[in-house]
Amino acid sequence: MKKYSEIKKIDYLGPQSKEPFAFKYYNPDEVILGKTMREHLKFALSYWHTIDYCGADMFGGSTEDKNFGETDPMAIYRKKADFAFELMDKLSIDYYCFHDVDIAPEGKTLKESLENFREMVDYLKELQEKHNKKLLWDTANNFGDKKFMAGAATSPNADIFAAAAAKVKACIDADIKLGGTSFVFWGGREGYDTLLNTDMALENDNLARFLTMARDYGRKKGFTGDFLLEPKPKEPTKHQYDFDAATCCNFLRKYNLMDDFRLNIEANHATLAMHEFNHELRTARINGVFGSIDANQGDMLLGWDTDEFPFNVHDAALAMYEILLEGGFKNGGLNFDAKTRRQSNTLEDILLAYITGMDTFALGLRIAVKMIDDGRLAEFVNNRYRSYREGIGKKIVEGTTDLEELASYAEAKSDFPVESGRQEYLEEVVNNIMFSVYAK
Ligand code: XUL
Ligand code: CO
Repeated sequence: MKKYSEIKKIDYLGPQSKEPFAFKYYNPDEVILGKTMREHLKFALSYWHTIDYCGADMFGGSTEDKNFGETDPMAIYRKKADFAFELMDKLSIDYYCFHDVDIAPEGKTLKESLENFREMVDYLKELQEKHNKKLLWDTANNFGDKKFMAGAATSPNADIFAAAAAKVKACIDADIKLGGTSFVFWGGREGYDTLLNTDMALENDNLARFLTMARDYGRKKGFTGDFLLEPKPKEPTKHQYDFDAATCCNFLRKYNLMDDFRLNIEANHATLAMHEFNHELRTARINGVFGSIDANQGDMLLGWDTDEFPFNVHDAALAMYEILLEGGFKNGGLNFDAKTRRQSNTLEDILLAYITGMDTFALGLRIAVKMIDDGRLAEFVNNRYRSYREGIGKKIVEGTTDLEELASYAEAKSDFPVESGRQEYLEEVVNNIMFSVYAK
């Protein structure tokens, strides 16, 4: 196999190609349904997994080195940034995402850390202009440092709440400076391990106060994009307040945040909540809060957030189906919140992993377009609910009946037949569409 330095650009060579460093399905400038594939998919690189993560796990340290030959902390982070933009160029990725701590070294104090952060934001701005790249979103890492061990916005200690606010303020400023179109809150430690030490009501109210202040500050400073909550049911805390899409909707409604907040749905978080990825996307969509995607996948045999690059085409197709039905991404995009496996410890592996993830979603898009063109799925669902378009069903939907009328209607009937749901047939329809995606 070629070395990383020998690979200048990943080209689209089509499905027949056996070249490892080529796209088989992602053809960035191909127009599908009036938009190029790059506009449909809005792929983003995740800084934390790609530029910083070096393979450490609970049982062992790094298996790769991403210091790029430097020892001075700021010099390391400049080289990391250079690498990030070179990688995006090679892969034709237009967007990226980061936490504050991903892009700059931490100083001895919060103030010093934020100074380093601001200096690196200026450097990223230069690189963005030079490489014609955009920020999709940034976020504050309010979960890694020791002071956040009991939460950030939900910490029992008000000074920690303030420290978290300082970091979010700096990240909102950075988002505005770099032209980001979304801003993410993932509540890593915003939850609890035992109710014995937890004031759940105060913690929830404080989280809402925190998000409201962030919203107000962002809007005051001219941020017009979406604020995003990223649901996850557990890990690191046992109970997380933003458990899943439905829980987040309830929270946003309770605290009047539905107008400014949407959701960043992550595939592996859906699985941890015992939901399918497309269930979470559908829940966000029908509540009007679909925002963005963290694309990855878990491992059926491992019960935690393994953040693997997605290769499950079936799930990607069903996800892209939801996104097409939504009308595509607006302020969001498709961020690969995914890392190479610990044994895939070379720079070539990073390219290969992104190729796999991007081709998976390119196939997903191509199949989802066919699912819509084919029409059998939509037609089946439409027909299944036809009784709500006439007679008593129409009255139910229009709100022109009541319990008494329904009772006399039902009592007058002698039989209540329900049609088959035809699940197996529909599963075969999806396979049929999936595997004929390239058929003429
Ligand atoms: C953690 C996770 C985060 C968020 C951003 O599971 O998904 O990386 O995406 O904080
Ligand atoms: Co994520």
